[in-house]
Amino acid sequence: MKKTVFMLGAAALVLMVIMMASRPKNLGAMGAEDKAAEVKIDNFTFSPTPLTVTVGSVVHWTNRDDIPHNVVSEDKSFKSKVMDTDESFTYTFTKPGTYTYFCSIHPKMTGKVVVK
Ligand SMILES: [Cu+2]
Repeated sequence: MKKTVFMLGAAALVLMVIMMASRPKNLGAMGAEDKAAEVKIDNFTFSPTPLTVTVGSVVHWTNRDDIPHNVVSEDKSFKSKVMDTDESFTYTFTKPGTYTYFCSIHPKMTGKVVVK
């Protein structure tokens, strides 16, 4: 009986330690989430476009189309490799401005990121 109570107490203590240890990590992840944005590529379209983000934001482009695409900025500040389905490209915007980009395989596909 005594042993069971001890085991329960130890388990509760372990749980508390795990919860306390994981809390700051979750907060950090939430903070990073504020500076991240997603552009989906589907049906020969970038969305959302224009995408407005703040300086320091990380933008992920993910190809949800069943056709390969890439992302090339008009001012050559970024260029992805050709992405197959479900592959993604990440770029961090460190300077304010308006960045237009396109898919060099299908140049009619264009998008815009506005960095403030
Ligand atoms: Cu394309």
